[in-house]
Amino acid sequence: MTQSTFTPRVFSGIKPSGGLQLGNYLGAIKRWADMQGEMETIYCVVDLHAITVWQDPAELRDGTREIAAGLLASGIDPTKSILFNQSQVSAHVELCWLFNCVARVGWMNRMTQFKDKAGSNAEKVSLGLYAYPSLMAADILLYHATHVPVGEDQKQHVELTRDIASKFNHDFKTDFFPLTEPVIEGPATRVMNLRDGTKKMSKSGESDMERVNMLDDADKIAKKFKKAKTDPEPLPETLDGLKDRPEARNLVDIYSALNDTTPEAVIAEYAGAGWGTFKPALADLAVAKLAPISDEMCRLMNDPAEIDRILGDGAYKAREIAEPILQQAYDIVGFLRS
Ligand code: AQP
Repeated sequence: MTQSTFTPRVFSGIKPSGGLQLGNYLGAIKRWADMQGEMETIYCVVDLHAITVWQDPAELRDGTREIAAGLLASGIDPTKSILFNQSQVSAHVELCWLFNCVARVGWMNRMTQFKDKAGSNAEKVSLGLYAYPSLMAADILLYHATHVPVGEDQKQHVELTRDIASKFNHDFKTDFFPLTEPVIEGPATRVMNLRDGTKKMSKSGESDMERVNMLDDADKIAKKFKKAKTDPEPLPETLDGLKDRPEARNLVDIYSALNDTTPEAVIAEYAGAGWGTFKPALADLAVAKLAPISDEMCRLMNDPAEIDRILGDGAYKAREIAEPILQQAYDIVGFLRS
């Protein structure tokens, strides 16, 4: 198979490591929904990745359903996309082992997300957190995915996936795995923490005030934007005026992503406005866009059996694609099966 003959196929995943936050939605999920119909789409709640840090078992199960509900409520349609949770398709772990033997320790040492998450505690974190990018490569390549829509923070991991595919192809003199493209698009590919514009917004960030959760009510959203860190200056006349103003730039980017417009258009509309004008407008917009999603999430979460059914059905379809690819990879590597 040559690189040009891979069928265009999208894969992306999200960890059930806490409730969905606005960065997940604007940086990834919103784009996932838009890509349905453009090509074959496979979306996964990556519970195997979630346990790289401690997860309470009951909370992990509920959290997996909550993330699935969030994806469905955001427009992921199980008749158009395959939607499942990762641990129901064991081939992810099997291909990951092959990739653990292809990837080099030096490559893992360069992963900035590991350094950020492990901090000064690197000796004590799980081996899984260190090997996480190898499992992510397996998630993607198990489906021969050609495109991976992600936020900016995952770019390095998709590049590593390409390195693993290239080394596998080179070592075994084959073109078996595609060189997957990251798809990082839109004004909110890196939504920042509301209290510190140099850090990204995260599900598991320490303070709830630093993020907007998809299930926050209107009062909470308004309060969080009101208390969001900014600077004393009003909004500038041009986008250049936001250089070196990370918190201000973040709020403008969030506004433009929610409103499906560009940061330039937001500046054109709000040039000279103070935060007393812009923050309430941003809060109103966020509530208008997020309330229908959170209402639908709550409705879906009242029927966990239906969510489980959708994920089980998706896992069945995912296995149908994954198993033949895993078996071919085993053949290439030289595993004997009787
Ligand atoms: N702040 C963000 N801005 C834009 N995109 C983001 N994503 C996450 N945060 C932002 C994108 O969301 C997708 C799913 O991410 P994930 O759950 O697999 O892992 P993550 O990137 O580590 O997300 P969190 O919220 O920060 O989780 P925790 O706190 O548990 O580590 C990815 O495409 C990601 O780029």
